[in-house]
Amino acid sequence: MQGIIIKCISNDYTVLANDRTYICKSRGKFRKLKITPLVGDQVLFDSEQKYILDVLPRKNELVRPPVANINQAILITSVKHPHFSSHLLDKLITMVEFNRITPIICFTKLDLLSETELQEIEPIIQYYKKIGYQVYKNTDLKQLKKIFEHKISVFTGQTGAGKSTLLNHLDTNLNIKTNDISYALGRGKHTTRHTELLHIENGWVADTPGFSALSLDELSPSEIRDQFVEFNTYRDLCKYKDCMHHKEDHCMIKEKVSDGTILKSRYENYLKFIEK
Ligand SMILES: Nc1nc2c(ncn2[C@@H]2O[C@H](COP(=O)(O)OP(=O)(O)O)[C@@H](O)[C@H]2O)c(=O)[nH]1
Ligand SMILES: [Mg+2]
Ligand SMILES: [Zn+2]
Repeated sequence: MQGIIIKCISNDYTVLANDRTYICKSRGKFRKLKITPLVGDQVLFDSEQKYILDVLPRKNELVRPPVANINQAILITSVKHPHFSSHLLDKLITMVEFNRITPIICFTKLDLLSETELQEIEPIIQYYKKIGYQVYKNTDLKQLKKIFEHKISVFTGQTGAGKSTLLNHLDTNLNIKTNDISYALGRGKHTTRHTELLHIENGWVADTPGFSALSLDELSPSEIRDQFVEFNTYRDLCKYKDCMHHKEDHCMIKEKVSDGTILKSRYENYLKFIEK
């Protein structure tokens, strides 16, 4: 039978197939092959003997949370306490894009901003929409509920950004502790190896927030460049085919930054990422 792993505690994997769950063990052969079945994996399993027989090829995988076949990452982006960091947001977008995961940006804590601060942040919010991203505010509950259907999602963002709060609002049965520092530091209830996909609005959400691939070190400068989606719109108009949009002359990206079409902070963050 084929199913999806929705929960993993040590070596017990809960596999869902045809609306039924089976608690299966993984086989020694996976250890030899250095494959660890992950939550989110599509697997072939023996429903009688309760063994996972095979892990089907993955679309992608993350280490934290340990989940495979992730469709989208909800980037929980606080605008105050903790303050808005375009650097962190662009870094997350780059990493998520590189892992072939769709980024969805969700701004939080807009209620804490003054009128002036709101006016400053609004063009930034609009910019990310303009370049093609799905952008929400955490108060857009009705729209947010629609994004989960048939997808595997992870939540990511700084501690205190409002991840748990939003999850609780999306599903009032969850009762996830908010503002819980011991949880945030990885102590407390997540000391044992336990990952679970929560069923939210007909989709699956990893219960452990996070995105471990926080370092851009493993990406080459051109790989970083290619994750900046709006650059790709104009790159054919650069003089050099492999333009890094940095020191080259006749670079359309730099032109679009000076005329305000490309958000300056995006470009500045890009330069920081490739210079490392
Ligand atoms: N004012 C305000 N506070 C929020 C908002 N979202 C979350 N919080 C508060 O921010 C704190 C941290 O939220 P939490 O969900 O625990 O953040 P997490 O670390 O990302 O899971 C809590 O005290 C929440 O009540 C928001 O949109 N506005
Ligand atoms: Mg939390
Ligand atoms: Zn260029």
